[in-house]
Amino acid sequence: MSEKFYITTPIYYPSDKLHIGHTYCTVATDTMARYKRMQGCEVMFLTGTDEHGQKIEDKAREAGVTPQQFVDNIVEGPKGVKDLWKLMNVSYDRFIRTTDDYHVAAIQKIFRQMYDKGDIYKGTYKGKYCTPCESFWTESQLVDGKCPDCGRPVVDAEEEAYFFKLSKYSDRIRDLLENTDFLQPRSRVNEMIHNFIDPGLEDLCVSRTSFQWGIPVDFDPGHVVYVWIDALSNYITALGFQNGRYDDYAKFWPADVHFVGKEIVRFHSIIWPAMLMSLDQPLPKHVYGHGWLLLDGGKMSKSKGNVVDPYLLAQRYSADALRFFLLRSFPFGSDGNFSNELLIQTINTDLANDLGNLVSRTTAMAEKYFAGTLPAGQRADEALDGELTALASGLRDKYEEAMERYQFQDALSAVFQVIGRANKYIDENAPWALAKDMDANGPRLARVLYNLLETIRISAVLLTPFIPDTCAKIFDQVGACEGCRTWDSAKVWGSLSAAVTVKKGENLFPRIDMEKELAELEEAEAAAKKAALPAVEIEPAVEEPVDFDTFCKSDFRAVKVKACEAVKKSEKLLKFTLDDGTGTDRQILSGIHKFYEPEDLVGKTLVAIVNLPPRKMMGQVSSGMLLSAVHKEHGEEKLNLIMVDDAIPAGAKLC
Ligand code: ME8
Repeated sequence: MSEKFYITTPIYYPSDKLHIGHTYCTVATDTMARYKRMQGCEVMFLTGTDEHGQKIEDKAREAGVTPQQFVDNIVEGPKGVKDLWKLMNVSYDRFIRTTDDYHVAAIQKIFRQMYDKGDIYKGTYKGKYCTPCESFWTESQLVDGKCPDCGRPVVDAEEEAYFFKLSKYSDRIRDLLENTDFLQPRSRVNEMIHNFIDPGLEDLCVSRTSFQWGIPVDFDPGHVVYVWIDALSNYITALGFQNGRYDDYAKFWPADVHFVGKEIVRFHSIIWPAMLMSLDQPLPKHVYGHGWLLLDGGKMSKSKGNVVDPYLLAQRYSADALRFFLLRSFPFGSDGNFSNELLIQTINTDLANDLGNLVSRTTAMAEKYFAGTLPAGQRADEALDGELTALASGLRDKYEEAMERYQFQDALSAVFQVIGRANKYIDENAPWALAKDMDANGPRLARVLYNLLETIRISAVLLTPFIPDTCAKIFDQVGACEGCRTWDSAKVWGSLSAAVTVKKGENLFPRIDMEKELAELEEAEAAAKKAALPAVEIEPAVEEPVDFDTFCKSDFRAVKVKACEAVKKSEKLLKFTLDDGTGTDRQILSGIHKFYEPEDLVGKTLVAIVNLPPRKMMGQVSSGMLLSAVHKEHGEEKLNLIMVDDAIPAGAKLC
């Protein structure tokens, strides 16, 4: 029977469209899943969305839709979570949504099981709550009085609530963290021990009553289950734990690894194992806390507005280029600074120059010198070939060692060291010089090209989990049969038949002109940002009532524009001379030059409020205010003066 491998990403909050930071973890998980499949493992790759909580409830209200409609749109809608994973070639086996019925029912059973065991009890919650993070904090955990995760203000919260006896599991968790390799990289262990275990684990508030968008506690309606209890359990409900929708819990649990971002390591390495201990279930084998993608030194996050759109980049450069960049440029355990320059430079250096050139030069030479098919009679030269063949033959072991540690960057470095060596091998052997005397040197030239093709083939097998589409093209170009594309064959030098036929294709990665591209990219990003803003944005209604008598004191009149001109030295102001029906001209100044040319307004019938106290603007008196309608279109302010039927006489009262 084949080995099982169960790997997960965090389940994403569909509170906004996903950004490239989210893509990072999913691409890493996908690469690991593909690698394990290639090795012959039976893989379960789970991802999904974490759809409950106050933040979603608030956002849905703002958008004027139900929470379910709101999350449906971000998960299933155009350019939603599922679309993004499709675009990025993410080969998940299962997708869980925490609003799925089977998950909801299972969470209720899980909550009850922990309650029946005596690990969940009722009490009063007094403490601090960070709404954006949906996290409770004790006073001592705050940093400068703010949320230790995101640095935003917290609010006082007090309510009747259920608590989970986290403190009961403190010693077992300490042992797990200190004495096993459960949590990786090791540096994260010290953080957890120092920040959470040493100060003493407090019981965790696991229900809320102040909002509704969550899974109700079935034996105490009015309480909804704390989102992290709901979310963490996805890793087992998605396999069928406490539900009949799936039945592979026994087969795949415990997970081999949960990949998670560093700010949620606390939940995965303390709360999650304690929950499983309470449920008497085995613990996952590993939790790996990866670093953040930073932009200008800060965490990329939607609430800070400094996000990079993976759609734009994948469509511009291909999913493979983006996947490669993410795992090649940053060590998985550490933070990394994202920049467009680094992205383009990585594509140019590794993919266009080193890999792309090697493939196109080698296949072009095989076509030019041998019409595409190498002759079987070839002459090896140990002194010239030995280093390259040894490096390529030993590559799989090096790569595997790095992949088993989740060190994607090291695995890629090993492959690119061999690719670099192969490019040097071309220069050392100068095929173009050998080709000058084919009678004498033909067999040697054939061997040089064969060695290059073999090196490319082995590299492509190992690059497949990272850049699957590109590698499929490379295999076709170098004439690799099915059996030459496998994990086993990556260890066997000489898998390609000697009389191999190549088929040069188009350039895998055309070189990008950095300066031109940066400028175009900036423009495209600005346009995409604008397009992503709501088409029409209208100011929310003022909820505070105004009493009728106060309202009636406002005197609105129809006024006719007799003259209109720009105010000197002001970019914004227009000066109106108006007939208000009194027989004396009224002067009003209005900051609307951005929206109207003065001459276009002469003769129009507008609406003014005329009993405002006069005020001075740029040295001129303004007696009243013209009414206009305002809104935003794609983030841009729009203004329309209220114009009424010209049949209405100047001075007519509006009521
Ligand atoms: O945390 N760089 O959801 P989420 C790298 N629903 N990774 C980043 C990142 C960045 N700039 N920004 C976000 C949640 N991430 C919970 C998970 S699991 C039971 C529940 C990562 O959508 C982040 O670190 O806020 C996290 O691992 C993942 O994206 C999902 O974040």
